[in-house]
Amino acid sequence: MQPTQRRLANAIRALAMDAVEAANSGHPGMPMGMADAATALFTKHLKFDASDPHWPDRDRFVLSAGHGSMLLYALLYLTGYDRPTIEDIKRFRQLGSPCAGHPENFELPGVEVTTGPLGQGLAMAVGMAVAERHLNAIYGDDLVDHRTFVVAGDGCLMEGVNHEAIGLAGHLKLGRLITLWDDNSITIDGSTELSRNEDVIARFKAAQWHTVECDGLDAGKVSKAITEAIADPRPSLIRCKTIIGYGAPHKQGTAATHGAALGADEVAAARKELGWDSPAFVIPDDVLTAWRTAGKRGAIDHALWKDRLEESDRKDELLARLNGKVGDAWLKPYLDQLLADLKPVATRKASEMALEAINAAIPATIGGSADLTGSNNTKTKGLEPLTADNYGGRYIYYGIREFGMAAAMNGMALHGGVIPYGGTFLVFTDYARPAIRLSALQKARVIYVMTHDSIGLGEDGPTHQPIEHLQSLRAMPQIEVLRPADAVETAECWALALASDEPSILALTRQNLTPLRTEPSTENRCARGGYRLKAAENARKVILIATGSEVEIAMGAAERLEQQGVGADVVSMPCTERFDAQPADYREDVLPDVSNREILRVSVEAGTTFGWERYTGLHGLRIGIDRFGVSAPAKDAYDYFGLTPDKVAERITDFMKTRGIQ
Ligand SMILES: Cc1ncc(C[n+]2csc(CCOP(=O)(O)OP(=O)(O)O)c2C)c(N)n1
Ligand SMILES: [Mg+2]
Repeated sequence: MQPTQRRLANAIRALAMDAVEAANSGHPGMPMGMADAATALFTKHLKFDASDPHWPDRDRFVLSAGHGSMLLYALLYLTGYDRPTIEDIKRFRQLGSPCAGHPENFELPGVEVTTGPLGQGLAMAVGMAVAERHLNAIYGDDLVDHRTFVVAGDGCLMEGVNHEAIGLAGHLKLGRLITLWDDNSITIDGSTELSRNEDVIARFKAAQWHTVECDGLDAGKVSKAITEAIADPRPSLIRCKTIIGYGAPHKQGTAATHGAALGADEVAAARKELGWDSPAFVIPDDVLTAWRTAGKRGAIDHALWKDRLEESDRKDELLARLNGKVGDAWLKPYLDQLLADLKPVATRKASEMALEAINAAIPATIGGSADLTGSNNTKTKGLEPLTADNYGGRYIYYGIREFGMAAAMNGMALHGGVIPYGGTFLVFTDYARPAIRLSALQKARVIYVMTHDSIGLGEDGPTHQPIEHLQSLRAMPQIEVLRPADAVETAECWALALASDEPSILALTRQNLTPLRTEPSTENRCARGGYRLKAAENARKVILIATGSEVEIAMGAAERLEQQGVGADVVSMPCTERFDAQPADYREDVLPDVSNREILRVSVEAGTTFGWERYTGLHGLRIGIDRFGVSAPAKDAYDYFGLTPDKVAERITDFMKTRGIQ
């Protein structure tokens, strides 16, 4: 006899209880409450093939309520993915186990995205659904035809980002996005009545979503709701009414099951309650067999898809796109053309100029902006808007949703087949920051086009002028901050961002900059992160290290120093992360490790000086802005903060005098 859906679900419950018990850490409540709904989804609806987690046309599953990671690990194990093994699950949350505390996309191939920061899973799923529709528009139903399913908790639907995400999804009519809401009326602090009385369903309806409600503890009813959601052309919210920790007789329905081991007695009582008599981590044969069969459900679809791919004349093209590697054949012709006609240009404009070449050469790019298209210069001539009526478009009007945009871009990048880039002002990376962090953690190739990168934006004043942003973003691992100094560097930085397997942040100016790199170069000089742009003519006494718009100022200051007989190098440092990764002899050549009395190292950046002692040394000179900015025209603001060639040169000579440096 086939085990019932409930019995299959109880396998999830048992594994969740047992793993959390063994670790004495974790979240049993959510997997136990959503076990029936997940069973319905994975045994009846989700298109996947456990033998190939990378099958491009699989449905995507996103556990937005990432604390319930054991739900996902149990599903992957039960349906027969290579990993996790039962041994991995026994080592849940232990060092080296792929069953990390929260699902990590880099630990297990079956984990599509890293989740845990609530709300972001749902917001990334929106991006996955966009990527799917976009690729479908290009390659057709035969090759791209899948859905994105999400499990979201009360927390995901309270976080602000869910508002941005569902607004975008409703607007783009992402009918292949289906969210199951674990409506258990419990969060960590207790009842949701403590903190919420909004009508969640009405909110989703207002955002143009289809909604349906069901008993989340009845797999048959959940399955019916999923069928209805699939049939509806709008994105769907399925409200699954559940009981957190379902099956634990004394604790279910309470926050006590949310994030702690149930305890041996309660686990034993739950086994009794659920009629589950196998020992910890043991799944009865009938149950495992049924689950493994479910894990192979998609094999036929998978095989048919492969046949269609073989027959398609676009096979190579699609596979190349999914592979994600892009060339930089656009770069040299573009630079040749640029060098033939150099003029002052803002790096945001230079970015647009580079993008004209990039977007023409690389069809995988999808641009966008959080309502600052004309300021970020992100839309090139050839790009049509990606809309509900034209998913084939390559430009997304994200609206004023920086966080939602960044999270969607993560989802797009992780879906594969597209390379998202999106813009806002650098100062508003603060609004997008939690998603930027997940770009980095997940190594999602998202390119952030962050313009208005200093006081050089001028009149908008302190609220809009980034100060601590560059350094705080540089402090983040696995993401490169690229701050080019002119049009040539901007193109080089774009090439680096596109070739990277990590996310990048391009910090670009509003104001025009003088061309500094005026000679052709056989190598991408920005690839080193920092390089000597100008060598001292007199005996070298000073090394100026500057980024972006301040390189020009450093060049002017160096010129003045040379006039006084003081030799000064200028190092352009578009990417400190890359410079730090260079071999020691290269770094030593650019920034020799000698006393600041011999050669004074000076940093010049129109932002916080915090951290620049990494390159100047403690006894070097750091020129920057250690307060909030000012509302004034850019030129006046630069002058006010002493960031002019004259003032920088003067500060250096004064500094040398007071320190007795000859
Ligand atoms: C952005 C963010 N804030 C806070 C947390 C900590 N946290 C983890 S789960 C949780 C409660 C979530 O409630 P719900 O989604 O209803 O989950 P349930 O208790 O029903 O499992 C909180 C506050 C987090 N993971 N992410
Ligand atoms: Mg809850």
